[in-house]
Amino acid sequence: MRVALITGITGQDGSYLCEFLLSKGYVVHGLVRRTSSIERSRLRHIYRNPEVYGKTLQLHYCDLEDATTLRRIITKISPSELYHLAGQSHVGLSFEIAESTVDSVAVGTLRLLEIIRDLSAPPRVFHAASSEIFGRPLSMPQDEQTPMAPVNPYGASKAFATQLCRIYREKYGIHIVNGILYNHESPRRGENFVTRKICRAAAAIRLCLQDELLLGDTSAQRDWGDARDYVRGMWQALQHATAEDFVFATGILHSVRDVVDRAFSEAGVDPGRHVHQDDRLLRGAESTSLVGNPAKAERVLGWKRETDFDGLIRWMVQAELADLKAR
Ligand code: NDP
Ligand code: GDR
Repeated sequence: MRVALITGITGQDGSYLCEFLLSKGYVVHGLVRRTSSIERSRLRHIYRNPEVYGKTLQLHYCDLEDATTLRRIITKISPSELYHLAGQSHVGLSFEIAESTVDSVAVGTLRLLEIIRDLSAPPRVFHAASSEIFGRPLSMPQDEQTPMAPVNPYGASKAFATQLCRIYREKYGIHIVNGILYNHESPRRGENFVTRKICRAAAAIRLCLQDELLLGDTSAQRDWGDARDYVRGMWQALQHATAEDFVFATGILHSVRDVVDRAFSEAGVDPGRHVHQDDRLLRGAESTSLVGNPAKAERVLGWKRETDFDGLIRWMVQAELADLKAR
């Protein structure tokens, strides 16, 4: 029986990865934070299933800041694979909550690696690294060799964690993989990330539940893919015989304006009347030219994405329309 531990299981990627690993026959353990509300909307459908929850899926309370609990859980579970996805993941917010971002993303990864280092049979580890480690790169597209040059506290924290994973891999021989992930989206994306915000607004405006959508820089460009393709890549990366870093990306740039046009067209709404710029949403230091080259993952792992940009936005808008109509 293969046993996996997921940090960040309540997040977008954690929930899809949990489903994916359960479908592969894994026993899945996940770390969850204590909050004032018990609502874990992205996992609700899984843990309401009595055949799964408490059997092949088990949740444990633990913050990344709590090293003693983290050590106890990892030692008790003794996972064969550990997917490290937890951490404050909003780039813009990382300027406002810099210390807690660094603590969860950078120091949290250090705590985890220090615990793993002491284990007699350490698990294979997947670390969710980010394109934000490249900041404003000099070359396009970026690959596994591109130098890091982060431009925000989140990117700097991920750069630290990514390099630390490389160091622990080399120094202690732990099987650690950095997946350098470019933006990936879904209907489970947090509501304050731009694709979800736009798709939800397009659907709400269509249903006359909202009138205006305020955005920051609509000329900003990103390399956007489907979250389900990326969690499959995480698993594929850990099955590979040697521990290496892999870029997961589409290799194609789109602007925020492209997302608006596609989403509003899907919803059947004219964006011109409803979308406005709000300068408070501009990021002083914007990452640029972040487009990845996934050739290594495609060649070595056989990774292949299944959804293109239009299909992604269509899926997200249709999910928002269905959700809002059901309320
Ligand atoms: P989400 O923001 O949806 O999920 C983050 C998860 O981390 C949640 O489960 C959250 O718990 C948990 N978490 C946050 N802080 C802590 C903490 N201090 N202790 C314990 N758990 C914590 O992110 P995604 O699923 O989108 O991303 C997964 C990972 O991949 C993240 O590390 C992200 O930075 C990285 N990444 C994501 C990309 C993307 O496009 N989605 C691209 C590149 C990298 P809670 O639910 O309680 O808040
Ligand atoms: P990003 O994603 O910062 O790339 O980080 P986000 O969706 O927040 O922003 C993408 C681009 O859109 C621009 N933008 C806006 N962004 C938000 N959130 N809200 C707005 O109103 C808005 N208007 C324009 C941004 O400036 C940016 O250029 C995501 C996260 O998942 C990280 O955890 C991950 O590491 C990176 O992707 C790769």
